[in-house]
Amino acid sequence: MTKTQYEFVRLDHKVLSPEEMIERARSFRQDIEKRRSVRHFTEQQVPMEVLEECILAAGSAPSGAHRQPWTFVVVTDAEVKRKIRAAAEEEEKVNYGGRMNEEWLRALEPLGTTWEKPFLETAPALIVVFRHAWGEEMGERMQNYYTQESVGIASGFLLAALHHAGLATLTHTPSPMGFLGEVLGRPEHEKAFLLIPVGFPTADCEVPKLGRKPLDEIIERQ
Ligand code: IYR
Repeated sequence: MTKTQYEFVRLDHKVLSPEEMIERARSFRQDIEKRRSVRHFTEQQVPMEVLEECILAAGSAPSGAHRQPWTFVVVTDAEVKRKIRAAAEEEEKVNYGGRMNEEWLRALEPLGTTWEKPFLETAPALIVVFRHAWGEEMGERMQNYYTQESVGIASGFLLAALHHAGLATLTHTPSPMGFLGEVLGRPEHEKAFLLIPVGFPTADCEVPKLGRKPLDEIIERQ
């Protein structure tokens, strides 16, 4: 396959003062650390334009050989959400019934999660992130690179963008996720990567009071 050379253009980058950098870094940190995994959503709809902007932010992530190996499927249709919930719960019943081993089940106990996934229907939108295991261009199979890393980074951008826009999210990974490609009619090269319910938390929504590792436990200066 021949690929024309990209045109190179001057980078638009403003160097900030240390003070301004610290202020911006801190303010971003203080905002992003408020993001929590939410499992109780109201019926309030999310404007599609907000989701589109957030998906464009996700799509600006770096990717191996700039293949942009992702598709973000936005599901708002009640019947499709119902199908996804039914299929996810079928898998999760098996998981909680013993496919996850004892140690795994014990690790989840403090979080109180179960096989039941009502949020897959109550959340006004589900964003299903698909990873392109390989590329398909005009019927030709093209190798992709670092797709896990690329789609992981894009998903991080997406979660940050949704939070920044005032939305609550959950990173849900029903396992195995093959049913998502079937329900949503995705082509074979697209593999479900992450399911993100999006919306607004209920007024009485509770989340576990989790601590975060202090800096000295997660940084190593050399
Ligand atoms: N996928 C299951 C189980 C689960 C696994 C982990 I690791 C979590 O942090 C939370 C849940 C579920 O969604 O319930």
